[in-house]
Amino acid sequence: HHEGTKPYCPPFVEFDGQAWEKIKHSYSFWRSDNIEFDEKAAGQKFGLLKAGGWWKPTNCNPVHNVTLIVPYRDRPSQLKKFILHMHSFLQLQMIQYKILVIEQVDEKPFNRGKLLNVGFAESVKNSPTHCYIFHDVDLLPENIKNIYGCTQHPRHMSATVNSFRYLLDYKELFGGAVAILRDQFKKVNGFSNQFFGWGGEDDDFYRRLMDKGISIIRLSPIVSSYRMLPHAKQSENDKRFDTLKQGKERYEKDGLNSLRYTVINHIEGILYTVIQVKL
Ligand code: BGN
Repeated sequence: HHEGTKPYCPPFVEFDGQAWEKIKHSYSFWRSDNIEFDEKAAGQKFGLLKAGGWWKPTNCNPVHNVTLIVPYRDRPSQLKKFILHMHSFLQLQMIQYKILVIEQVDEKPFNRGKLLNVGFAESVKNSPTHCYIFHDVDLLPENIKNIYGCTQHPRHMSATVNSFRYLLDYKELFGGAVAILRDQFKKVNGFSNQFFGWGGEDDDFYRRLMDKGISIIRLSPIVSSYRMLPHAKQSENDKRFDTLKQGKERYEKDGLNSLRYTVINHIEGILYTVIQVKL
């Protein structure tokens, strides 16, 4: 009832851009490899009251409520940087959010698409939001005007990345960080579960959207800019070209509706929730 009397949180034109520049430049971790922090202290600093990395602004009613789903395996130092960065960033944007890390704990090659499906399925089961953001752990948004909310069309958020010399690689690129409405994700049956190893699952996802007549958008290159944290090259999936080519035959039967996995652990941390899975 009290909520009703609060004003809506201001739109981005009123964001304190200077505050963001200050935070960004205070980072020592852009370069350094190991960062240490006390999770409890960070949780208090960020005002994360509920378990599992939930936050919402208290002085105004948020206009966005999103779940960030982060596919993950064995990159602890990147995860720390990502988590600290995102809490600062999303709180300045006054967005209601939750960070859900989906960790692959089996011996199979990394399967980004399937992990994102798992994150979506688990979130929808427990606490669905209207808007989902699928986000790589090595990408940090640089521009505070890159609002972490959904538009009517799915949005490719990470259009320009420093490691790609801030140029969009190709028009159909739909990897890195994307925002999509829950119902649209369901409509395309999510990602394919078949892409084990690096590459192709995002291209397949883009084609699923096109197949259903759902076009994508991007904001300006300046707004969509990201910094990629350095890492070793992933082992590529040699079968990805074929899997991608045969994709269309599988849209209806390979995805959310054929998803099978085993949850090993569900950890509601202070700064984020981790779900460990075997695919
Ligand atoms: C592409 C990859 C994408 C990746 C981008 C950017 C493939 C499929 C080949 C048919 N696609 O080449 O998965 O996100 O590069 O790195 O490998």
